[in-house]
Amino acid sequence: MVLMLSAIIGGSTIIVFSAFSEAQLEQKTFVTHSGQVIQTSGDVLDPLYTTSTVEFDPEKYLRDFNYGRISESKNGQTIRDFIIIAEDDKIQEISPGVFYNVWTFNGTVPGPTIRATEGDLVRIHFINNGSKSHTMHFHGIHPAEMDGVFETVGPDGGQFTYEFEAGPVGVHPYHCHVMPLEEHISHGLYGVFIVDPKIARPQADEMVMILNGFDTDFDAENNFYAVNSIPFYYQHHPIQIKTNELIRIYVVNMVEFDPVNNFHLHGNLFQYYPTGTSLVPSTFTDMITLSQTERGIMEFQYKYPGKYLFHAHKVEFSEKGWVGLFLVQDAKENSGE
Ligand SMILES: [Cu+2]
Repeated sequence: MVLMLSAIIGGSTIIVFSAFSEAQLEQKTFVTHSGQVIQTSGDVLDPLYTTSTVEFDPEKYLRDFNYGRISESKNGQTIRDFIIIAEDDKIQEISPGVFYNVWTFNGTVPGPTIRATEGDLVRIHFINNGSKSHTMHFHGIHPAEMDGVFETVGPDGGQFTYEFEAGPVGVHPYHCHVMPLEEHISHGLYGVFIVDPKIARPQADEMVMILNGFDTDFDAENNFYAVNSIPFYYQHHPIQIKTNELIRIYVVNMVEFDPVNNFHLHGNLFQYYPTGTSLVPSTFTDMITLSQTERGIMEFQYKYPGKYLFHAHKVEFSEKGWVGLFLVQDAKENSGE
């Protein structure tokens, strides 16, 4: 075979053939994004090497707050320690039959919701177990060297401890800030950081909603949109709440590629606190529009029981998964009155 090729093609054949031969040796097994297992020696865009998939439970994520390991400094300041591990080799079934290489903080997209009170000392022990450099960049107030932009943390076990005082009060995103930024964010390296006021907000049924999307065919446009990663999840599993109970939603828009996203609530209006930095709402509405990393706190209660939609009023997004339901149950019936 080698001789035949040499004879036919001439001088440059050795190089051509040896490349071909090496490629043959490098034949690898991949899982395609439709779940098929194939063998190829060719270049594969964003290959999947494994069929083991990330299990993500939007039900659990919705009301899951991580307050860290709590201790106190000599001067009485509350210290909260968190361990966050980045990885970039996990596969998640984004939609039935669509497998996507997610990049994760602590194994999920979004990463854990980190929560502290204003003035607490927050220490994030960050370990990068990925194959690329990553960081954690927190929105909020902190020293320059804690900004997670210039101090990239190397792959295969690189470490960095981010240390800062929690502030200001509000709801903030955190995300990787390594270039190309769009790639690192859209693969899933983001989460929510809540800073509570020293005098806590009133008791409420609290939830976190990250508006996100996935570009599964790599054309810089999202193919799926969601609240908390799984398209249509809360439509199929309505969020159960009670009449006359205060609901507080920390909402953060992490959708890449599309300039805006929005949130519309049915059968009700909500008090809205942009970025959550003020304890006084700025508006009473049923609709907010959010640009990249724009966020806020929504508060409302339902007067009447029943099923109510919430969704992007950008219809394309809701038809591709950004839609959910509240199932409002009569509080009186529940309490047996
Ligand atoms: Cu990254």
